[in-house]
Amino acid sequence: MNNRRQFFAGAAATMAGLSVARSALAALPEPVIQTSVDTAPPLVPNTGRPYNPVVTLNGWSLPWRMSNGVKEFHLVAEPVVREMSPGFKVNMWGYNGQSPGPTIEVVEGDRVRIFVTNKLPEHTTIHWHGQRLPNGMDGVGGLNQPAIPVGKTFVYEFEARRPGTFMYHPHADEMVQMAMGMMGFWVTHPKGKHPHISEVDRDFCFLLNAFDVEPGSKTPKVNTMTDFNIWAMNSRIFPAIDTLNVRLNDRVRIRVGNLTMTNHPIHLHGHEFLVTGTDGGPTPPATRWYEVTTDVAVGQMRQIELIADEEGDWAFHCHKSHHTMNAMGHDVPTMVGVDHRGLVNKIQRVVPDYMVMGERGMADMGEMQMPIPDNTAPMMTGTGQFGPIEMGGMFSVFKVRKDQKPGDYKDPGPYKFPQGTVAYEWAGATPAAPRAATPQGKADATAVKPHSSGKHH
Ligand SMILES: [Cu+2]
Repeated sequence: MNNRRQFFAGAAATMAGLSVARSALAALPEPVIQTSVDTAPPLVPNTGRPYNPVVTLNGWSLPWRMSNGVKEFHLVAEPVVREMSPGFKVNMWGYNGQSPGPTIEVVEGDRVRIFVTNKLPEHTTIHWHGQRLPNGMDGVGGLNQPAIPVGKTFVYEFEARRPGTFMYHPHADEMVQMAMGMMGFWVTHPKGKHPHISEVDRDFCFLLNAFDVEPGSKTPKVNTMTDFNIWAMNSRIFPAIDTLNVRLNDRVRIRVGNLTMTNHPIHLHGHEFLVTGTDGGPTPPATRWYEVTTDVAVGQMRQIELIADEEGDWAFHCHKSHHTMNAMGHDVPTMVGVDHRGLVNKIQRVVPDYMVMGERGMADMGEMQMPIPDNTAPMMTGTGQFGPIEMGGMFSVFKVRKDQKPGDYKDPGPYKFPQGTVAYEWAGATPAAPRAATPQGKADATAVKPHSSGKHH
């Protein structure tokens, strides 16, 4: 039987970094396990209806086999070790070797069969978020199906009826299982020209996720409700999140899903975009408006589109400033403006490594190499061509280049700024601010007076 051969023949170019687990599951598609944390090249379909594949940031798409016209995938729910950034490895639960699991790409109208093998230490299910499907395939443990016991394989089967941007995640002990990293992306491509879906040159996707990993530990705390300290895109943190590299004037789609416990206003610099879809499907063009930030609430998907017509290295990040930091203790006192001269010397006699954090703001910490417990995410260590970027967490860079080749997703390196286009230091005299010279009485004259009627409303 030739399915496996066909499958590998076409997918061969994309198989670098993948290893195929030998398995005793004779009749099942062999599970494909991903060992690399790099962004895999797009998985160009070699069977079934054609489509333009997506690129998953620091992730990959799951190969399938065709079986009598049905697309068969095999997901393995299992403990994994995810490298969130170099030197920072976290014990998670995921699928097929990684958290998040692989992106599943199908085409509108496809008949899909997904085998789910449970190698976790407890039962699980998978819910196919946003899909139209028979009720018994919706994956809510107890409500729609018995949970998948440890060591067992269940089969989900349905038609991908609606094109759009979706995700999958457990609906059994979901607080624990999502806190441990179990989630994945799902894209259903349109089967032909669709009035609300444009063809794009680059199509990126990733999930927003959050973890509570105590400094020095290796396993997330699973009962955290609000106090997450690791803010991630696809279980990676800046500067370990790959950049989104595009060619000048490319039409670009970016799909984002949020499986954290809070909302994330996702912000792109230098370009306006349109929100062209939600997990409810593509939005009709007449309902769209331009934004530079779009809020992705808990459990939502958003897909945005733009023409990348400004060259450069453009920041792309969550606009909640705490979400571009990592491994933060939230109980750090505000030290801005506090003068510690004298005090530090005294303390250092007792505690030689003592240092004061943040008396001139916290920018120093981007450069500071403080000793931190083993296996702790650095707080903010991304470095650009002009110095520390002072961000971590949910932050990446949208790189627009004239000479980026079509289909080339490699990082082109730092932007070469044309001469005279970078903010520069003023070399002339700096006059004193006029306000400083204003006599007290004159300043008072401009103060806001109480309402003359004196009445309270
Ligand atoms: Cu955020």
